[in-house]
Amino acid sequence: MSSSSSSSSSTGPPMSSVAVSPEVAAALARGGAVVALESTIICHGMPYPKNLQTAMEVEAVVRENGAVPATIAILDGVPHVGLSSEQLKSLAISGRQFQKTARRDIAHVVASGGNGATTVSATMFFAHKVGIPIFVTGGIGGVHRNGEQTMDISSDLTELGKTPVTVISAGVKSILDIPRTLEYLETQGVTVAAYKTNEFPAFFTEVSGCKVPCRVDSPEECAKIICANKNLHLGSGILIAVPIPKEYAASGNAIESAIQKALKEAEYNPYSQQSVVDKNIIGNAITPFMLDRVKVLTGGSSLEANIALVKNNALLGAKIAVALSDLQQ
Ligand code: PSU
Ligand code: MN
Repeated sequence: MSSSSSSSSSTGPPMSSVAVSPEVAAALARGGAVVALESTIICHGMPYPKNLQTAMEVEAVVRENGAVPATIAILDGVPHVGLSSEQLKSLAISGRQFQKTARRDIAHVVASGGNGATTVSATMFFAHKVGIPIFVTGGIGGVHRNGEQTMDISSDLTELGKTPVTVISAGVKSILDIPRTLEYLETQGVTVAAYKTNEFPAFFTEVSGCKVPCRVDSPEECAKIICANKNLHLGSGILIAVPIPKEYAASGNAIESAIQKALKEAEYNPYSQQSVVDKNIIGNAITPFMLDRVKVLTGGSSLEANIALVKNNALLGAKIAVALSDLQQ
């Protein structure tokens, strides 16, 4: 474990350190399997109480498959790795009161003693800081549609370029520009592998029309790639894209028409800095707005699919973490 980490105590660790839960610290110390989990998905991606139920179920899936879950969030200015059930509950109830925290927001949230829900970029940062190589989420951010005009490219992609953590996700949502997202990941030197398929999945659907450069068919194969990355000190991240389970895959058409409608509502005019329908959806508010509108416009069915795929990703993530731990013993 990194020397900058310390165990949580009643007074709390000094500013700029990270509180690692005793269970996570013990697992890391013995080289056991640990899976990092993000908190933006809990606070900004799903409504209460479904968010709490999902967070607990995801942690349970990780445990059932032999790994220790480490949900990451900033509580009263202190980055936490591994939350107690009380902390998880208060996070889920607080929801949007927790600031969406990407890499750029970390210093401010910590310095002001605030509460932060970490996105993929911030979660990767803290996972790596304490020595967790595996991180499971639903979907990562990417290059937004019209990104060539707005330059709205998620810091998740640059983080993947410079932080050696493996992220297991269901690909990226088609609210984003998937071909450009893959181009950007290539530029950043990120290993992109799809699980048991040659196609990069689009979150709600198994297909995106984009092929991946690398296919993996088992947790052991993933673990070998992670080891090679580590042994060569590549320093970059790995994205394992897992297609949504068939029984939950939504009709691509229904999702696409909801996305088109939501995109119109949020439409960003780079010159006026305002949405054309005056919703003023800009910057980091775009992703949560789009996720919420697509959920409403699909009558909530997208939420059930979302929950199912996160649990499916957690199952694979735990197996990869166990395979990696075995390989390194
Ligand atoms: N995509 C999803 N669900 C999510 C997110 C993305 O399908 O919850 C969240 C993740 O936390 C991700 C963040 O890291 O949104 C990306 O936000 P932005 O596009 O503002 O970088
Ligand atoms: Mn953005």
